[in-house]
Amino acid sequence: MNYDEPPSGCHHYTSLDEVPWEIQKYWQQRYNIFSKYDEGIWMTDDAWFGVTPEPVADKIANHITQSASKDKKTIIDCFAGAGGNAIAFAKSGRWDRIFAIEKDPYVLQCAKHNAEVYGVSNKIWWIEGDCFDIMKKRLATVGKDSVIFASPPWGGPGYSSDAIFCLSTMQPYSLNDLVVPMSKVTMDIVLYLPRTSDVRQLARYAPNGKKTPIIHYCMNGASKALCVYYGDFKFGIDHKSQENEGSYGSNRNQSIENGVNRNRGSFLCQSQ
Ligand code: MGP
Repeated sequence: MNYDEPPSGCHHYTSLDEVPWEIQKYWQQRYNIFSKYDEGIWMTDDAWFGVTPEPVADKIANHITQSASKDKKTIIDCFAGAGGNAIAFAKSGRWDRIFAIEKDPYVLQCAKHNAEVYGVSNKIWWIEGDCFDIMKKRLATVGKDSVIFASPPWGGPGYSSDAIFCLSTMQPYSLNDLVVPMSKVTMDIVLYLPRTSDVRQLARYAPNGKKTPIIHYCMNGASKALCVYYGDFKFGIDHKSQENEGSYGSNRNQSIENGVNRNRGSFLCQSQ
């Protein structure tokens, strides 16, 4: 394999006319997706809509850093894709070990390369394979000390056609398919899901009597996606200081408790 050229199915497009029609709308967002795009970022065509934009990935990494127990030293990125989240975890400097799992070898090659562009590839353990197999066989022993982060496929960009996104029929993995095996590894699980996700379905997996934070990650005043934080995450979000941060990728908080959606009414989106 030639490591100087993108592997099969991966590209570094340099102008709009090279970009396939279906994903052209994402071309304008390339520097939000990877600020170092021009330094030679590689992506598959699917990565253009699946990757977490860099400011959002950084904010999520920051939130996990703040809220996870200090005993947790390992983070497992189950669907590494083009590497956006793993790179953000590595940049945070919070973790002793970062495992990034990706089953497509070419996509994994993109992720490693992109992490090299950001100078953090050697801080990440790259694992090729199915995350459910890997969690069961290779990561079982590190499980209890770890946090799992997962940004799974949502069945393509058509996810937004339904007003409320059904997590039970999400393809190829439903919410149940994700949470049940992951909770055998660790109870601390962060899932990156559609902004329209059915909050009642999310609430079914909230541990009894515990509030489970849901945070919307916004850019230009609109939610890009949400994260649900199952497990032991302690948020003392200081709304005032967030408003003063002047960064985007900020959030709108909800918490859910035993099926009840309690929107705290705080909406902290900021524009670029
Ligand atoms: P989007 O709604 O397709 O794009 O994705 P955009 O530009 O916000 O659309 P618009 O309607 O607001 O103009 C929004 C975000 O969701 C993307 O930036 C990705 O981070 C995330 N995302 C989208 N899809 C289809 C997936 C997916 O299948 N899996 C994951 N993990 N994230 C996705």
